[in-house]
Amino acid sequence: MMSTLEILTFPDPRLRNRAKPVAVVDNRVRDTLDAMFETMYQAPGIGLAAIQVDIPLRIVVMDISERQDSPLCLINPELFAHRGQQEMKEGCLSVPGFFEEVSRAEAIGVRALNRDGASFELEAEGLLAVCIQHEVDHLDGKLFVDHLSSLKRQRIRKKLEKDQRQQRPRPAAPERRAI
Ligand code: K1U
Ligand code: ZN
Repeated sequence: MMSTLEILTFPDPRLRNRAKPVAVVDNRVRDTLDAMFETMYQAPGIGLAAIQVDIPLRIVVMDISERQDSPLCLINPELFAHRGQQEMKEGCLSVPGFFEEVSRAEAIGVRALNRDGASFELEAEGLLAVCIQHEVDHLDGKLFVDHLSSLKRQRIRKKLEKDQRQQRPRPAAPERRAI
């Protein structure tokens, strides 16, 4: 049985860390991939970057299929080409409850390592291209809210901070001891 990982929520400063490249794709990395897939499917989401589960490595998992039967992982992804522009409503497991329009490249080329450590290239458009750009942003400490106006971003931050305060009540005051 595998356990899921805790997903950090905006504005947690750890989401601003820049992820480091994976040096060797070994069993530890494959275990991380498995735990990330489990966490993403359970959320549910269509993507997850390691930085969102406080692992500052350049690892991304994705599955944009409706049946959750087309897993794709990208290790050390590099965007090497882009074309056009598209606007799409995006969500983020680290920004729960908010979906906002973001402008991104319409099609991209990405190079990455697979779970065996082999290099491959992928050309993507539409939702897959959006999802890859969103996840690669995460690896550079960037969130989709950074593509919005500062007013919208502040509103989202305040709402999520309030939610977090209400979920985790402050510890009760220490009991008074009888003398
Ligand atoms: O990176 C993440 O936090 C995952 C994020 C990916 C993403 C979604 C939409 C546009 C760009 C990137 C999500 O998966 S948010 C949840 C979501 O979109 C979804 C959840 C269940 C079914 C279908 C979509
Ligand atoms: Zn996200």
